[in-house]
Amino acid sequence: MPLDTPAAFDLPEATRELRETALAFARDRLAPHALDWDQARHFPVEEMREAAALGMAALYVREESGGAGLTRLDAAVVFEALATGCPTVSAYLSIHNMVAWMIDRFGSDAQRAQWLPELIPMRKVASYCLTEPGSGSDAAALRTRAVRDGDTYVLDGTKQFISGAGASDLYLTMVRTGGEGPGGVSALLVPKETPGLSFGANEKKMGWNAQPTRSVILDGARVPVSALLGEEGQGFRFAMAGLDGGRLNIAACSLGGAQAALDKALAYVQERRAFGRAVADFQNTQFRLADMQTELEAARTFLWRACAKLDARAPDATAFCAMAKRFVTDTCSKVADDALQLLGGYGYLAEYGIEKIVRDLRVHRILEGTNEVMRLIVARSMLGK
Ligand code: FAD
Ligand code: 2MC
Repeated sequence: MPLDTPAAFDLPEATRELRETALAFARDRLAPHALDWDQARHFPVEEMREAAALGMAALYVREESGGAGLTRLDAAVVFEALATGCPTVSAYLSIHNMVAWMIDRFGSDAQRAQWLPELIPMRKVASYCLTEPGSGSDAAALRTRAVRDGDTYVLDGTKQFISGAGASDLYLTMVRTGGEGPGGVSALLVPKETPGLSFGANEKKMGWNAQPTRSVILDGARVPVSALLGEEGQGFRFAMAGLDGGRLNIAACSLGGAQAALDKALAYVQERRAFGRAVADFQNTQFRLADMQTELEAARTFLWRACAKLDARAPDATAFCAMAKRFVTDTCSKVADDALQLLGGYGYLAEYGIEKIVRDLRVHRILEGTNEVMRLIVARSMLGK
């Protein structure tokens, strides 16, 4: 008999409806193609535009700016649901959402008017450029320079590992306009057609193959000063604020992937027979399934708590986002790997869909801040450093 759930632990009706819409989209428009996209390294912009038509490219952009005006909790529920169809596509939508939110939150009226009507329906696609060849975890050590020249900035440097690069129309790029450290960093909106902007080769990767990853090369690239987000020196804080929400979303993508893997394994073990009985009849299988379900529920509950912290702008929200990203992505990688094990040799075959999930989820423990950096953020908050 189901336990009564106190209202505080239930999703609001509207969020549950949104979840159903996203699940249906994942089932009908993503899942049937996910394996092919992975193998062909295809970036499914058309399908993402269909998701955008449902409001999913600007989930927490304010309504007055044309976005869906939803909460971080709503967004996590949507990204989890989309990731049941393909974690990689869901994660790309998350990056695009992060950039759209940063423009809405920190941009000028003119920047909002220029970019949001294009980004919200995904007529234009956005990338987020923080990492460089010489600085990943230590993001404030970035060296790409933007030098003021009259009414323009001239950009020189390289951004590394940029998701969507080459395909995106807009590159929200963190650059150095001042001295060393975080205080010298600014954020610039760099359009694809900017002369002096070019791209490296599409990296060959373990997973996340349904989106390109390239370096973004800036060689005397010139943008107007009106491309500056906020003021000079504010870029690092903007970048970090964007990532608070991004980390929740990446965790949600891990949850959706791991849930899909568990669902596949649950069906499989009831069909597959060994030693004269269903694999599901072994107590080892049952205990493993029980642990997987418990771990996913614990991860989901904690993620939603971190979302509520960010929605409430709680002072400890950043630490909660980091805790959730670390815990949920680690937990979900383990659950996905356990699911693969339950299918035996078939789990290792591409056509069963689980090995792709394992590959896609692996990078969630690295990007948007490694899980070691998440521990650093949490420990600093505990020690007051
Ligand atoms: P490093 O910083 O060199 O770290 C190496 C190792 O040292 C890691 O294990 C790390 O955890 C550890 N380490 C570093 N510092 C500490 C410390 N203080 N304490 C303990 N351990 C530490 N970046 C973007 O800006 N935009 C993108 O769109 C983007 N997309 C990506 C897509 C993919 C597929 C990948 C793989 C990466 C992407 N990244 C992107 C970059 C990603 O954010 C970085 O790879 C990540 O932040 C780690 O940086 P790094 O690779 O330079 O590792
Ligand atoms: N929100 C707002 N401001 C923040 C913030 C946050 N979450 N975190 C830090 N800041 C501010 C902070 O208050 C400080 O401001 P001020 O100088 O005004 O006091 C400033 O930023 C510098 O902060 P720190 O002193 O904490 O900076 P530090 O250099 O020690 O670095 C660290 C902090 C390690 C947490 C940061 O460099 C980091 O997050 N590294 C990981 C990089 C990362 O996540 N990269 C992801 C790239 S994107 C990606 O992978 C994709 C797939 C899109």
